[in-house]
Amino acid sequence: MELLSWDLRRDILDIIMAGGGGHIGGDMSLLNALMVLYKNHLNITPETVDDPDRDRFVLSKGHAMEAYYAVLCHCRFLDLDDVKAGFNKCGSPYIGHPNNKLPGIEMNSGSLGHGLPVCVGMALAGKRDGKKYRVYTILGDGELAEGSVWEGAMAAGHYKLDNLCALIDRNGLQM
Ligand SMILES: Cc1ncc(C[n+]2csc(CCOP(=O)(O)OP(=O)(O)O)c2C)c(N)n1
Repeated sequence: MELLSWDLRRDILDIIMAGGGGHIGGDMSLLNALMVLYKNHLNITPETVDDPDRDRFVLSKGHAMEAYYAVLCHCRFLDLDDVKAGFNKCGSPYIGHPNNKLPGIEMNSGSLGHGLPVCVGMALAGKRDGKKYRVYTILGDGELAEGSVWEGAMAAGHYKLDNLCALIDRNGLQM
């Protein structure tokens, strides 16, 4: 995993260089958590992106998209050469924030404070439909300044959503 982490960090920098810009700090602090989630925890593969029983993941700190691209490419959801060729180019789907027209991406995000509240809805829907899937999101620590995060957290507690897991990338910086 440590060696893979270095490989993916190189991919992140290649993507950013190819696109002429990105969020290097937030990508680097996010990468290991994202990699461990996709490799060891999430019940989702490129073959099951439309399976109603798949686990859901939302990158709430959506500006760290280059780390997300590196992991999605490693896990075969996307092709790294395609991402590098299209990243930040006009008309390309490989934009600087999560785009739910791409396979495996559940939600357009990047406007901070929205990931957890939307995940509360996904988790609540799962409970009501009797589904076993789990819902995961990663937020930035700076993102916690958004009031909607706390409204989401309170709703999650109120509805006892034990199928919801929120991780915070506590890097002590706001970008
Ligand atoms: C609602 C909203 N306000 C402002 C921004 C601009 N913005 C993008 S990243 C960022 C800082 C985020 O800090 P943090 O969540 O700690 O992320 P990290 O430092 O890990 O990249 C801000 C203010 C935004 N994307 N959305």
